[in-house]
Amino acid sequence: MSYISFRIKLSAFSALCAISAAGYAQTDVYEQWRESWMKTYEETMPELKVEIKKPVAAVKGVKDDAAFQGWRMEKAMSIEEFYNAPFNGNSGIVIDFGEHMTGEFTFNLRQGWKTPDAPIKLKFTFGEVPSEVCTPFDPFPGGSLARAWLQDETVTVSTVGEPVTIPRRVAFRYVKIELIGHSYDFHFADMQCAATTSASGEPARLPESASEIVRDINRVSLNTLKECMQTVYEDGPKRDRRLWIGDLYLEALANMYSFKNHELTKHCLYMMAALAAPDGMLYSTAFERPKAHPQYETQIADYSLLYNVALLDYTLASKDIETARDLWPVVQNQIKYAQRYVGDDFIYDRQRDRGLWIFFDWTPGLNTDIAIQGAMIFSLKKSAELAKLVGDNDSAAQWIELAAKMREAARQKYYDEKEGVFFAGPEKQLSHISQIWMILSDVVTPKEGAKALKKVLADKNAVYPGTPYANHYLVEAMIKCGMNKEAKKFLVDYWGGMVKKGADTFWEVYDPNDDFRSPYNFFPINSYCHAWSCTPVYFINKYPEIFQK
Ligand code: RAM
Repeated sequence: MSYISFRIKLSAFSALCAISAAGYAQTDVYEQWRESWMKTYEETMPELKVEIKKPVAAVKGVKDDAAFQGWRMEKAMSIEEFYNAPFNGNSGIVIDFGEHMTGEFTFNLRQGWKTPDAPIKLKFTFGEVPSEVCTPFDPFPGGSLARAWLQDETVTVSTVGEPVTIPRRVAFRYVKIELIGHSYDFHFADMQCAATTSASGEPARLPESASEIVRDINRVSLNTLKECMQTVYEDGPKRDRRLWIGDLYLEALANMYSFKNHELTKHCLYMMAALAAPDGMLYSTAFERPKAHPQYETQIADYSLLYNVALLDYTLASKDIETARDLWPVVQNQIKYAQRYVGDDFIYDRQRDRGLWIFFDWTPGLNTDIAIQGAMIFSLKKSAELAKLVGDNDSAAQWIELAAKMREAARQKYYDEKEGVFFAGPEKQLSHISQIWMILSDVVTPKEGAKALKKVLADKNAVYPGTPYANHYLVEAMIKCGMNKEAKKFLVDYWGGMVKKGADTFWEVYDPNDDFRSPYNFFPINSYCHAWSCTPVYFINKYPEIFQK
């Protein structure tokens, strides 16, 4: 189901949630904890570090079929030359800040040889990649996301000589500046970005034995993570600029093997808990301003299950068992909620209860029946591990038992022993995602898993992942099956492919076969610094024997 049709379907539900949140229609299962969870969320608010960054050069976009999305940048002049020349002759020029940054953009103008007698109107277009500042945004082709995400801002400067800050926070490396209206010559006098991140600490350096491409991938991963670490783990500093559970899970993993800022993970876990729906189910995404609130329309079955896994991983990394104890009702409710979808046959069936969004990837037409069965088993097992840590042995035993029954059911219903793969739906869809989640949940042995993966990877007609998010789980599954060489090769080819195409930060969507792929019908609206793409730093540092040799 597409994002948009899903949203329409859920509009009635969201109305009900709004009523529920106000406390009319439903009792709140979290009533006794909500306030203190919100307090912990507020108390763990991280401080942002601010660094002033200056531009490095003036460049121009050059059409080049060999470049990523058909555009590359070529130096036009030094930044000093740019400041010295009257701007009116340079309309359309692009200023390069040399690296990806997230923050407030400020500029100042100075008058030329005559006193300005009118305001100056300028249009700024901020881009994370070259194509974003070279592709016209209008006519906007439409899609599931709003035109307003695109970072173009028109500014009227009334007083030349007074610095102007663009009100919107921007995420960019390049900024194109166009002149819309002026009277006499003027110059740019200064430009800067007050760049922010909450990432602190020095991640470990890779040893000499790591190859150059692995080092580059590690560096770009760290940049991606750092840029997404703001006052929450944002999914992307350009878009959607908010916390999503799926992204939180992967960012927290990457953080564990780099900055180790566990407080930020805790902050985000508390935020989602404090905002969960009164019936127990987590919302999948939340905003911080003007005050913390969820997106009521959005609940994703797989993200809810992953919350428990994220909490377990956080607990193991931080040794903060108190948080796990405090958030325990959330863990229990995610499992309880998912159980509504499990029938007597121990198969997760999305039709059994109200419609939830099942995500896993943006690949169109992906059948997620097998993946959600796997994700639930995976979550049951991880939740049982956490249950033992917090001393809830009854839940641990029940969940282990349920996981075993769901495993058997999955093998019976979906596994084709002869072919050695899992097929989904009446159309017998063969996808990477189905195999991955059957491996991660131990439905197959490593040997069977390796066979399934090799088969699907070799099949040109198989439905393959379109996002680094889904490919993260592919690498994880390969490692679980002992396919270490393949895992390294895949990581180097896929994430290294982005590096070779000039990535400063990893992209939300990357399909080596199609640079223009976009789930939103317009590639410039994709995010080019996306949290869920930063996990090579986790793999490289967690498995040095695979990736650092
Ligand atoms: C997109 C964002 C976000 C993701 C959701 C499901 O809107 O990229 O990161 O978690 O999809």
